[in-house]
Amino acid sequence: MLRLWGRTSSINVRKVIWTAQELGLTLQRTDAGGQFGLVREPEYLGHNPNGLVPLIEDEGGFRLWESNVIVRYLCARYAHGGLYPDDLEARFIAEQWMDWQQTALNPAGRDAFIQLIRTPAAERDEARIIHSVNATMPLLAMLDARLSAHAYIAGDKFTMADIPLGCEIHRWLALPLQRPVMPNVDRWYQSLTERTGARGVLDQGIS
Ligand SMILES: N[C@@H](CCC(=O)N[C@@H](CS)C(=O)NCC(=O)O)C(=O)O
Repeated sequence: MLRLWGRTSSINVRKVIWTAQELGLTLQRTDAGGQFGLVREPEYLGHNPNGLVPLIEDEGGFRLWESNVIVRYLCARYAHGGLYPDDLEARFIAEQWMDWQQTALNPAGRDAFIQLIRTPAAERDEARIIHSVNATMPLLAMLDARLSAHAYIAGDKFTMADIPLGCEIHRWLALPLQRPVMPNVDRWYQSLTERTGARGVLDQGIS
């Protein structure tokens, strides 16, 4: 039994739900963060001093926060060489793109998401949206180039790296924006939406 704290509207919580589903883990989720609160409670802060979601508790009371680290941990512990590649080079290519999702792609696109989805129309800052879209486009071109040579992020097989990036692209595609065609990203993303493990994640709206 894996416990998860986090609201399903969070991209970072969705990564964990998807990973658990890919691995066939039984997940017990408690809504936390946003309108559900809980994350500033002393007990929660004792487990995640950031006051953020997601937080997990695994067998033996082992707790972990930071979404991509949770994805790595679950795959390393439960995937038995599948989603967490045995081959060291393949594993670190996966790691590389996971860190890129957190440190480059997500920060670039975040303002567009916050403005277009979480900010009332009358209060939106168009300049921030334009800046965010302009920062994201070259990164998506990089991703499209990567996927022109590989079926999945880390090579010819689905791995842990496809989960954070799939969640990020899911959010990006749901924004009311004009987008250039990205044939390789589109082909890859379509294959992700067909996975049973992605149900309840990639078929959900964003908010
Ligand atoms: N780097 C962290 C970021 C976590 C994060 O920013 N979580 C957001 C939701 S996506 C959060 O907890 N926001 C406050 C809240 O929901 O109350 C991770 O990947 O886990």
